[in-house]
Amino acid sequence: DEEQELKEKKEKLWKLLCTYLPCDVLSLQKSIVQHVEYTLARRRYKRDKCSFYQATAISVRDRLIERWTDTQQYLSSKDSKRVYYLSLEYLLGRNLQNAMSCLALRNRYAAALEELGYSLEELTEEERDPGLGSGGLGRLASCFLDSLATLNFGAWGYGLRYKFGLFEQRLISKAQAEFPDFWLKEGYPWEVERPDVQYLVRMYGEVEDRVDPETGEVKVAWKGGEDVLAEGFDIPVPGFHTLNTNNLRLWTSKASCEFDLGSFNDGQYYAAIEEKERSEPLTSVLYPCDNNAPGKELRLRQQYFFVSATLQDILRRYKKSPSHGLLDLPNKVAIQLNETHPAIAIPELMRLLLDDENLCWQDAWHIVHNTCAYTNHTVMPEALEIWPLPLVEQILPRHLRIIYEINHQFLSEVRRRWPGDPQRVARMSIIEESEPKMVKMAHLAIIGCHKVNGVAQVHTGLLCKSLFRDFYEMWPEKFVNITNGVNHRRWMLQANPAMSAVISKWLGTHDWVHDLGRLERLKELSSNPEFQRDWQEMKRYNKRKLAEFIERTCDVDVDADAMFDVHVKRIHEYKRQFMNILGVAYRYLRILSLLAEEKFDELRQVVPKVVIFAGKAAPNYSVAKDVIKLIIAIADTINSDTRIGGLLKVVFIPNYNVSVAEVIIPGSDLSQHISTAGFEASGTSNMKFCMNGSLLLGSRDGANLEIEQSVGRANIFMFGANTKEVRTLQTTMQYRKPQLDGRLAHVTQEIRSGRFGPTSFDSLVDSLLPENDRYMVGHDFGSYLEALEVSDAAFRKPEEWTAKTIVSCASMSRFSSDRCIREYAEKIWNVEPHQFRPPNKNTSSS
Ligand code: F58
Repeated sequence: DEEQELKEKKEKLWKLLCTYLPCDVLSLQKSIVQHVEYTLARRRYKRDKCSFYQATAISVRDRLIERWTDTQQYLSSKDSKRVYYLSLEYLLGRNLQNAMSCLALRNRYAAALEELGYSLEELTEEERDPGLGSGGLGRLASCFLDSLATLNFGAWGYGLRYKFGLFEQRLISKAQAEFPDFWLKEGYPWEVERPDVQYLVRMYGEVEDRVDPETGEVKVAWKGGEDVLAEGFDIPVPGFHTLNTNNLRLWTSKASCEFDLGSFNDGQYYAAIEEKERSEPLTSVLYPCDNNAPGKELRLRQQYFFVSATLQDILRRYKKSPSHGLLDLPNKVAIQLNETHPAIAIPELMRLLLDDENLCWQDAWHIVHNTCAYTNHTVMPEALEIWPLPLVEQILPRHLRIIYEINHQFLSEVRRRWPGDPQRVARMSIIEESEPKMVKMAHLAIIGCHKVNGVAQVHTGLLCKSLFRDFYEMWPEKFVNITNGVNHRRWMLQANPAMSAVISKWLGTHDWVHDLGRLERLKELSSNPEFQRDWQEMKRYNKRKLAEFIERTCDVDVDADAMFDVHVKRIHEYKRQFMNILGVAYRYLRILSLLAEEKFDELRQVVPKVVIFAGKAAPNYSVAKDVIKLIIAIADTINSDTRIGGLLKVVFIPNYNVSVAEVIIPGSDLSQHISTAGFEASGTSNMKFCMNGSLLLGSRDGANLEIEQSVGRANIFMFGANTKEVRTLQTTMQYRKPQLDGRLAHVTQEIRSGRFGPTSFDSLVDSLLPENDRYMVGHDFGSYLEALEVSDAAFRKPEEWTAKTIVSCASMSRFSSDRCIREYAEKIWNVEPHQFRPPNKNTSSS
């Protein structure tokens, strides 16, 4: 009886302890202040924003952690299939407001902070963006994580915890300068270190064939080499208004000396430690290239380090369940490779299954092939990853052997299907017979995966028709299109609260936050004068905020009534910021000539405009850096020319990142997505701009084409050659040199003559010569100027313009990452959302 009593007491105690944290305003205040004092060990009366931001973040994190552990417990108990998203890049953006909204605690935290003397907005500004990615690919991965959590999928992201994120861009002496981004300086309150989650990752060494004396079987042993230690850091990924909370696990590299200090007991103790500590920290730096493969040894080692730790972790979790046999892995695990960066996962998973799990080749191959899938994000040859074979052999000798075997079996199949076609065999091989030989990661990924997807219709079409044509002929069912999408909760609800309020007010509900299709109902209202008034006021409010931001960051005063024409993305020749700035120069020269000729009627027709650029150039990409210089040179000339009054201003906003995008996008009227057709796989900011009531000026490329279908031709300004025309032009231009557009010739002449400062930008201007013009700036310039004119004419009619922006915004449901994730789940992963119910916990109040 005494025993029974004790047991009951214990149970009672556990029941009492088993609670969710209280979330009333007073409890939130207590938790914040306690974190200031006890977690951060700072004086609670010393008012400082940084401490209060951190304490607030930790208070929110506490509330995420309870859901997070419950979700993981639930998933294990249900044994449901899990999705693993493998990406070397994430651009998470700030987390504070996102996490609060997910928990439905934003208002309460705001009220709690208000009474403590802080506004939520000012504390938000204290958070640094983790810049663990370089562009669209990394941001897409982050949108996917959010949608996966919100739609109740059990999914983990895996990535690297770079010590230095994408460099900070400052403008010094009218050019880009790069500074290291040590984003962890103040600590990152959202992460949880997992010293218990560690794996050894081996590189280098030799392989040796060993014959089993009993069976006569040949086994390959990988010996020697160097070990690096991977340690996990976890970031909870909450879903919006659901308990489901996923995980993002980021690996950091550590010297492995802690593991094998025992072996140094030979008087070499200090020397051995020093040696290990010197070993270059693998995860120090993110390679800042965009659409250009760095091809560096360290990069390959990062990729392998990432993949090996991740797969070891996935297998360990999988094997924890006693009922799991390895052959069942594809039914329980889906692995998505974000580009070929983690494609070394194919031979690594083979190695783990063959060498560590002793499976036969057929079984191992069946598992790998049915578990993995690959997303391609580019068709640009310079971005396709190929590694020198000697380098792969040196770092990963065992993997090279496996790649040879994969290739051997694959090419035998090709020979069977297409006898007497050695060219085809050579084209499809994983190994390119060049000097040195190269390993083609895209081929490895296509062969090793059961699905390959492109990220917009036109892009997937190009994959099937040209880049991967041979593979498409062999396995047409392997190729699918899944057009990209973006998380509308971040890009509308969070980034644009003013617009969200107007939408919810006029729809009378917030349901569009869960289902973007509900916005369709706004179309009927698009010409309603009162709705239009609200919408225009909202836009003006956002433009004023952007104008203040421009004043702060660029020291340029702009008029919020002018048209805000925005071009923000990585600086790249194919994205044609160069064409835009040439168009700006043309506009400026035209205004000057109208003034000189005193054509006042025509001058009155000119739409006052602020042209806004932002974006980073890869530090070693000199053409892109020249484009930034040219933009700044032209901006300086125009902004200081008092003759043109307020008709034209040009700014380059430094250090474009997720948070800066959240200010710029809602404040834009027109946005430019003007890549040479066939080069931009999809683009995702085009979707964000449309969602925020900004009209697109777009080339016939990537997702622009699908956006055009959704919003209607009247609501988007399209121009230029399409992919087919570009291809024909590229071949004919060598023989038939077209004349440079007269307007373009005039602009370039003015640039050379020094009108925009002493630099003559010769190499940029020379790139416009037909024989050099890979990106068709010369060819498209005329139709580009016409599209600009059409957009000016539309802007002169405010009611029509407003209606267009409303219809565009209301047509964007296809471009939510929710739709996109559902397609991945159905077409590739074969997973369903789970029905997660909260465990029976008390929700105590204070
Ligand atoms: C981008 N790729 C595409 N790559 O350019 C863009 O069209 C697409 O919308 C987006 O992916 C999402 O699908 C991209 O951002 C990179 O940044 C790589 C980083 C690593 C080196 C090679 C380029």
